[in-house]
Amino acid sequence: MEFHKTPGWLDWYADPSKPKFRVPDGAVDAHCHVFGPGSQFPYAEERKYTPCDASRRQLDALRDHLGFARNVIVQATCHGADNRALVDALVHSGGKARGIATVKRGISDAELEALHEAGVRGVRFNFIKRLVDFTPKDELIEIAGRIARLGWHVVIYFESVDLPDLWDFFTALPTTVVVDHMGRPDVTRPVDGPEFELFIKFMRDNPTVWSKVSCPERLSVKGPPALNGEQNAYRDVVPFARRIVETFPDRVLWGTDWPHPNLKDHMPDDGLLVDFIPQIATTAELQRKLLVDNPMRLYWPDEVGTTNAKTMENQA
Ligand code: 0GY
Repeated sequence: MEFHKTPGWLDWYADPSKPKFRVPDGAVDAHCHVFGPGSQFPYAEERKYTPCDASRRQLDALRDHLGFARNVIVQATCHGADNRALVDALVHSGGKARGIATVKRGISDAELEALHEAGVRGVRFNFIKRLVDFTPKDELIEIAGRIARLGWHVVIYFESVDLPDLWDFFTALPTTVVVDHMGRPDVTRPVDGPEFELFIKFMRDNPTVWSKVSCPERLSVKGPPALNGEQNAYRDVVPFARRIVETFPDRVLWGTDWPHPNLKDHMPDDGLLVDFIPQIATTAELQRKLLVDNPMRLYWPDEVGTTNAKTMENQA
């Protein structure tokens, strides 16, 4: 089947710069996607956009180029609940990738177990109206109850204005809950204003809630240096991400969001995105937690002892 990307969609950055910031050994890119290729893994009929292909091999190449050891591949809405491209990427990763799937109520226990075997460790519930059709909450609660038994967690994606309405649903989930892109704050508002304070309260009151401090390119209104001559890329997003990292250092993750779905004005250089990290995690300890310790605890818990032992050996 042949697919044509949605008009206006930018291709991902083909030749990203080498980051100046060297990520710590064992770093994990905890939010990225694979798209198709559509000829092999067709895009879902119910999709709201058609992306450009972004294969697992291209993702592997980016991971190595940026200096990451592992990644977490998140099922994107353009593939609906058909997780075949994701599973293909996971099983060919040599254990270097974990996955977040999208599943529907009808999924069997055997299918869930097969996803687990492939490396899936969570499901994504998406509340962004431009991306998905509505799924009834009772279906999501039922899914959450089933995946909790596998030790998985729930990844949630929503707009900041919807947090008050979704609060009770989120806090009733029986698993760890990971928020995509800091709950999409409006970065033109104050970092200590009521909207972002509500998000901070959400994390403070609920110790099972984690946040990805990702997607400055999506949240920024100032943009990267190439567009406006600013020295610090995406600097309007920095206070928001930094506040979360410093307040909840053990519950934050970072990801590239490659290949950056739905960007029409500006496509980030992934090398520059990595250079954003030391602005939001300003010490070696915060960087290690964000990029290594936290994602390892969540996605490779069986290896945490081994990793620490190796690190200590290297330091001895
Ligand atoms: C992201 C963000 C977006 C898209 C998706 O699954 C998706 O289609 O996640 C978006 O358009 O904001 O996390 O990749």
